[in-house]
Amino acid sequence: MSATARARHGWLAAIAGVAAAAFAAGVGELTAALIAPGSGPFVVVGSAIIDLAPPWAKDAAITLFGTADKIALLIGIALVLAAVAAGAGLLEHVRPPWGRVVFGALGVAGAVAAATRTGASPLAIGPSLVAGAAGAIAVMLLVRRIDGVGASHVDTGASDDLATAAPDRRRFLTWASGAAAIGVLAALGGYAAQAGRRAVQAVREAVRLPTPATTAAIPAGAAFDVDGLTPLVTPNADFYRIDTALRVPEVDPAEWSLRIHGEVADEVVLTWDDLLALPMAERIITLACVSNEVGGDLIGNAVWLGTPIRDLLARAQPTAGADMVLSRSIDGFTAGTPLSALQDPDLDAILAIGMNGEPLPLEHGFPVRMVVPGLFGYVSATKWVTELEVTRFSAASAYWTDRGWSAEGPVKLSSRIDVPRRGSTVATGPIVVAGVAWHQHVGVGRVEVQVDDGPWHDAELATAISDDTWVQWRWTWDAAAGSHALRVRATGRDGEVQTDEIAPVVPDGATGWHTIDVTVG
Ligand SMILES: Nc1nc2c(c(=O)[nH]1)N[C@H]1C(S)=C(S)[C@@H](COP(=O)(O)O)O[C@H]1N2
Ligand SMILES: [Mo]
Repeated sequence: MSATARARHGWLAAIAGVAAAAFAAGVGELTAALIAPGSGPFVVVGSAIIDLAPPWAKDAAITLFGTADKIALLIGIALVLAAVAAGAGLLEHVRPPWGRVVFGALGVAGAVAAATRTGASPLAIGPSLVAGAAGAIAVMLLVRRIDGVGASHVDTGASDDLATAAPDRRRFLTWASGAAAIGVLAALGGYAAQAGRRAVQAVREAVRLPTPATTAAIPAGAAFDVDGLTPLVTPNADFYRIDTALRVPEVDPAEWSLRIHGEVADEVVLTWDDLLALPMAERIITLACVSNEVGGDLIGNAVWLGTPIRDLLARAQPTAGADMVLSRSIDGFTAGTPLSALQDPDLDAILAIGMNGEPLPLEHGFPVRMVVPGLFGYVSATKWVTELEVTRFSAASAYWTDRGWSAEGPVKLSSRIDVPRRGSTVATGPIVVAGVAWHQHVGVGRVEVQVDDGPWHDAELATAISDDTWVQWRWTWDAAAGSHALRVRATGRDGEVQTDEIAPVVPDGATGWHTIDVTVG
């Protein structure tokens, strides 16, 4: 194409850029709705601007736009993006592949904005990266169509003859508006998909938890003040999350109910209001995942607010021969828990509505989940729970047991080194080695640390909150220069010594001693 033709098609290229941006933004918002709610390209870039903006700019924006300041900001971002995108379209037209590069760079910038937000999930970078890639591909394809406008002719003046160029131009515009329309539809779809979540989030914020009849107390001396040691109670934002839900279920408590049925004398249906009227107790319980590797962090400790499951089962009256409760989540996940564990008066299996003083976070099962001390989550801790079916292990199987995991999943005696960090370098002299250990229902009686292949040293144990929670330990090491291995093992109050036999997480949880390498000097 001649330079004049290029110049004349410049405005088409600018349109291609804007259409590609609309397509990209829509795809990004939809991706966010699916994998990382709240991390759409507009929201993360907008939040970054809000965080980075000097105070005078914020004041000016609020003065100018009042409570519409956020909408003004989003419109501003859209206008700037449109201008940049028009430029990128032009660039792609005259200097390919630089237009694509601009879109790619915008995507990376969005990803950086997403990743640096506090509490960002690793998936948060996804929407911006997907949007960048979608924009780059779209601008490339659309600009190629411009280069096709009139190109069916030899490049003489005739090629720009309106009569032949017009249908091509029209076809290009159809493609461009199609791409933009797909973007708008994708964005609308994304917002529609998130609307339910926003609504439930608002309902959750309005929930006032009942005052517990029994409050949980943390005894003096339960927490050591050691830098880098896992906090005794895990904040909700840091609590590990494991589930099969690609989209977090949005359950409105007003529509929630729990049905207890199966091998029972009396079927029970419990609504949210029924549940709130029951006596609630705070229980501090450590929850662990069967997929937690030795030394892993798929374990957390929280103050749960809930009501004993045994009381609800007592109302339903399981019939003789039943030995399992198959709990079912609104999204179809199931867990099979021994009936006896749920009925045990010493065990405190609870139907929980609160976590660390708040209603359950959506990701952790809002409005209602199960928590059973001493059993791995996959056999007990059903989130978004709506059904308890009383049945038998011989008659029913649960989600993970159908996939090769054990039907029974007691949490194994275990211990972990938190400080010093694995692979770190520390100074010689007294070094505090510290971590956590757990042996639910039984309690930890002893924790020992070994350096290289030397003798085992007794660590100091913090005061345990209860047998159902992890306990902190620490030991002061007179570290000599060199490379060393640190190893920990716990002993239960029943005398059971943590095994050094290495077992993988499948089918019923890992075993072995947590060992880390550190460099001293
Ligand atoms: N509905 C539902 N509940 C579930 C799961 C799930 O996939 N779906 N996973 C279980 C597993 S394997 C674990 S370890 C715990 C984790 O709970 P958390 O995400 O609150 O830490 O939830 C359990 N409850
Ligand atoms: Mo798990």
